[in-house]
Amino acid sequence: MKLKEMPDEELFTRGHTACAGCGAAVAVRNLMKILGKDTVAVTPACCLLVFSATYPLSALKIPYHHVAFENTAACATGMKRALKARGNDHTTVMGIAGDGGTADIGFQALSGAAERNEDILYVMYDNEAYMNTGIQRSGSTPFGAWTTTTPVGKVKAGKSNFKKDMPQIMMAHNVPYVATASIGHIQDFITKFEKAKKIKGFRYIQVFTPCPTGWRHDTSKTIEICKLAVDTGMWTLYESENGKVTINRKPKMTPVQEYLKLQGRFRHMTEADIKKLQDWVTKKWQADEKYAQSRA
Ligand SMILES: Cc1ncc(C[n+]2csc(CCOP(=O)(O)OP(=O)(O)O)c2C)c(N)n1
Ligand code: SF4
Repeated sequence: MKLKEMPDEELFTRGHTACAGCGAAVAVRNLMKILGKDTVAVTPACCLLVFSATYPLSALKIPYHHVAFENTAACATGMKRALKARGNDHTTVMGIAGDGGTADIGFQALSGAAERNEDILYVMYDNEAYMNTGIQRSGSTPFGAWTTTTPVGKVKAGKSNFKKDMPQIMMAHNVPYVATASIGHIQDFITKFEKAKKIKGFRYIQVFTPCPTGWRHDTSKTIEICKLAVDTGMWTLYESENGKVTINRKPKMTPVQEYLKLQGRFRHMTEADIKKLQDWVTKKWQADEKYAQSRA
């Protein structure tokens, strides 16, 4: 499907309460147009749940289930199996959660569902912290970022660990489909969700979704930041289809500082910190490229 062929009907409607410029809201609006009405969503506590569906109101025109923080993938599994037992093999069951609910707290259920190759689509919208409860660091928060639990002071200055490589971890489960996507590269985003909708078995898509509130950036800069993430190599766009890995866009290797300077969460970083992050990004991209070549 081309961008101009996207349906006009909104399944994620006006009336939601996401902040202006919220990347997660843009992702959900678009992915719902691709997945369509024959979809059930399973979501734990997170910004998405709060801004789209707080009982008795919902901005989502599909069945939507609020589950515990730890068990999104397990509940989606049960939902899909129950539908199949009733003779319905067509409905897409989508688990969708933030990075806290995916890379950290929901990881055990996620890994189990992937290892069993459950027939579900799991989407992690990656805003790189626990935003709904006030910007706490997660395993997916990048090196150097300020959060309320990685404060900036005399002893420490932002997160001292590097971002957890969730796409690699999911690829190691040998599932039918793993992809990264970004709302800044919408055609690539559409193609990946279309593919994931059709595939049987476990599918995982991790979407880059800036959060102006937590990242401390201007609400008009969300898409620019997405593009810079890909251009600098901070976010690799790639996919694994039955183990065959394809890089969808090569980074221009724009200096990482261009990405950092738009965001207040990195404002305190020293030259030495930026160099450390740049070295990490360069090595990560080389590793991703080598990995793709070995799985071509
Ligand atoms: C077991 C459990 N621990 C903590 C919470 C409190 N809580 C609700 S939402 C949330 C943050 C979610 O972060 P993330 O999954 O990254 O999604 P985001 O808010 O960033 O969209 C937390 C810690 C909870 N609901 N359940
Ligand atoms: S805090 Fe961030 S993720 Fe949450 S609604 Fe606002 S912009 Fe979106």
